Amino acid sequence: MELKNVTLEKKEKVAIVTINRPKALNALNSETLKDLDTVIAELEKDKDLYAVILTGAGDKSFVAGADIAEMKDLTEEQGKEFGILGNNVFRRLENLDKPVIAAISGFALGGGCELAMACDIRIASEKAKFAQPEVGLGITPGFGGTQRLPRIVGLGKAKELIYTGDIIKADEALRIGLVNKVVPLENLMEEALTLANKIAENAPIAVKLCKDAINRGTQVDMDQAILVEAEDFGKCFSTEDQKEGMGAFIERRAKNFQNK
Ligand code: DAK
Repeated sequence: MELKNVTLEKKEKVAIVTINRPKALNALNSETLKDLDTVIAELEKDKDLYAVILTGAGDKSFVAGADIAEMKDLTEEQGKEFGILGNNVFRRLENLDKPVIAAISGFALGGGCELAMACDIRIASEKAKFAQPEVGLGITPGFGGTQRLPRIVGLGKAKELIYTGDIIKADEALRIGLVNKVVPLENLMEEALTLANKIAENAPIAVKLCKDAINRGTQVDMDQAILVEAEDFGKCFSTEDQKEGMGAFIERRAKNFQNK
């Protein structure tokens, strides 16, 4: 697996994926998006990984957006290609069969905020800053910002943030529900790892099916959503881990999930 701008580290059951272009504040160019796609393909295959942390190299930035220098002179056709590439990668991440925690040290702007929103859970440092500043560049958010931000923070706040391009700090992001937790910068990775390991102690297939039920169920009406949940609930009963989890409870012993 040859990567230029993304690194993948495995710590027992947890993968740490780092966008590594600190000189450009980890801005997403097409090379980086392709690397990210390659890493996600690897994560999809690895059955020994139960949770993923996505972060940016350096303390200053998670991801400062799509690469403006690369985008500046794109033709309509190239713009479309870039958009499709990014959207496919973000969607693949969102649908990855493992929970993904974004660990956000600093700037999460434009495509960076959108990347964080394609993750399941967001932990931010006290220094993190968030914005969808695209309108100031003459474009709309293009990696799902107009769709995921209102789903996370509600219509009114999303419209305010997107129409103004205002940068908000971590405490405000926490207040509006854009991030789950704010921690001191020096504790960021430790907190993300603690959370990832805690999730990884649970039955991985059940966690995967919870993600599927939440992601699919929230896209349809409640009558269909309940069926999505029932389908995923049913699937648990074909797993050894369901027998193990319930067996361990009845027998009052420690459980030992095998991801089977
Ligand atoms: N792209 C490319 N390079 C960037 C960058 C970016 N988004 N952000 C920062 N850099 C680079 C800077 O150019 C600079 O490079 P050098 O000049 O040193 O070579 C280096 O990172 C350090 O940045 P600064 O010198 O500016 O650092 P400061 O601390 O002074 O400022 C800043 C930090 C984050 C406030 C500032 O860099 C900044 O405003 N950056 C741009 C933030 C931004 O507007 N981000 C949103 C980008 S728009 C699409 C789908 C999605 C998108 C577009 C299309 N389609 C569907 C087609 C997404 C769009 C976006 O994300």
